[in-house]
Amino acid sequence: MTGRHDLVLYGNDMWSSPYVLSCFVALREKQLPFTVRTVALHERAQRAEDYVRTSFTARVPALVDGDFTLSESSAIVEYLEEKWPAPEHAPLFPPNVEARARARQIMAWVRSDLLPLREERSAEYVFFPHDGLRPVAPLSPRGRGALEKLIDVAGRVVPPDGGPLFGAWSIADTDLAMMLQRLVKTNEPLPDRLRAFAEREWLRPSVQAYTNAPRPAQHRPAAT
Ligand SMILES: N[C@@H](CCC(=O)N[C@@H](CS)C(=O)NCC(=O)O)C(=O)O
Repeated sequence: MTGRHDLVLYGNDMWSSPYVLSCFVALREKQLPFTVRTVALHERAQRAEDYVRTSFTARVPALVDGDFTLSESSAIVEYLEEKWPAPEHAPLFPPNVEARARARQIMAWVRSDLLPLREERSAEYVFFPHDGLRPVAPLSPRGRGALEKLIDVAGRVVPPDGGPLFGAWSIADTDLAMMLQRLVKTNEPLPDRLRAFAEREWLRPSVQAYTNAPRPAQHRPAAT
């Protein structure tokens, strides 16, 4: 479908990255053939020269499309949308210009804010059984503040029925649901509508394909 070659998506070998998830789901939604290659972050494999040449940034995800390579998940998602646009391929963003801008706002926001929540409710709790992880500790005051902010912001964009943010699915749904899943999977109380939104999005086949991918039984954190 891509013509000369299949696409390659580099992800972490623990399959626990919200950013790789976003690109993986985008590729699946567009029904593009692609291969996932994993990078062992706990062995610092992201610093290997070959991988730095591919990614520039020594981080996952990175996409390889023939001679072109790209990292940063939001750039990858935008690239896929522009190179394989609707209607031939499923859209990743809403058709309406304001809704599209709002989707990008949400995507930029979940990547740049709520750091205490991302640290205290790390993505491993979403993708791994909890018995192999450090026990879930009560949120710090900063973590609690981030949780309240997430609930407030999500409450402004998630519709009353907990359905998609913009009438039909977009990649911003996956990104926001990923953030909310940090709370779902650690049993934090959540408004019903936000829980329904996060749970429904998690059942989407493209998301399930990532969450059910074979991953190591035991999580190993990235070496920094
Ligand atoms: N803003 C980046 C974030 C990517 C990121 O944080 N990747 C992490 C894994 S979740 C990583 O590669 N960590 C290893 C490192 O930075 O050395 C994106 O959206 O792609």
